[in-house]
Amino acid sequence: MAGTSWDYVLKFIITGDAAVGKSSLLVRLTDQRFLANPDPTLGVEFGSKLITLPDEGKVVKLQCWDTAGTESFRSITRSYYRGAAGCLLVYDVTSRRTFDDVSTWLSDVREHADPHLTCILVGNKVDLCDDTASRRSSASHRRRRVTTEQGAEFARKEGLLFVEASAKSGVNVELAFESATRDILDKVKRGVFDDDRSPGVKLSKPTGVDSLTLEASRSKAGCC
Ligand SMILES: Nc1nc2c(ncn2[C@@H]2O[C@H](COP(=O)(O)OP(=O)(O)OP(=O)(O)O)[C@@H](O)[C@H]2O)c(=O)[nH]1
Ligand SMILES: [Mg+2]
Repeated sequence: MAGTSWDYVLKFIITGDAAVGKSSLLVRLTDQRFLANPDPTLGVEFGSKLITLPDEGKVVKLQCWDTAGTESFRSITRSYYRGAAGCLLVYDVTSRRTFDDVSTWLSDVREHADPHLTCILVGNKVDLCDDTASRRSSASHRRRRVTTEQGAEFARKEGLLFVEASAKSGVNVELAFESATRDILDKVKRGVFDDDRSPGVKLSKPTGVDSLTLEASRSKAGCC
């Protein structure tokens, strides 16, 4: 879109166990589609998206680093946490193990990212445990292993935002990124993030050329 500019550039990371749907959430955000059989992420992938907050009168560019959940990539992915202003910490509502692992991911993020980072806990794949009678009898139906209350309670205790979502149906995906963005902008207003000390938050006045190439685009990059 010619002439598009943005007010802020925010660095986001997406973390959580393997196969919880991190890449799928990013693809849903940037491309509005769902891949049934995506390849596991090798290292990190990058996606970018402009979001508009009309009530704030702001356009924000999200620069999202989607990290591999596989243990063997942990040291590589950690190096991308540095300076992140926002984090989507994802688990799968049909897998208890992925929820139990959330605290390990959270300590890792807190250790390596900006101390003022906004983190939103995302319980993904809610479409699988849709409890209508027709869904219950379908082959893809799975039992929920983490209740909404358990997710919300963990988030409350740890000071995280919380949402349940589905990369497949698209429900609450934009909301997850938008809620985190609003929280970060609120911190910016309160002076919590500082331009010099917080590389994950940038006030930006790009030229028209830059904005042409970056608007809502997603590219694979930095596979290791
Ligand atoms: N039903 C359903 N399946 C999903 C959803 N999100 C992801 N999946 C599926 O879950 C599997 C793993 O998805 P990915 O997006 O690759 O997971 P990931 O967290 O990026 O995994 P790694 O890159 O290995 O860390 C794929 O088969 C997806 O199609 C969802 O919301 N609902
Ligand atoms: Mg992935």
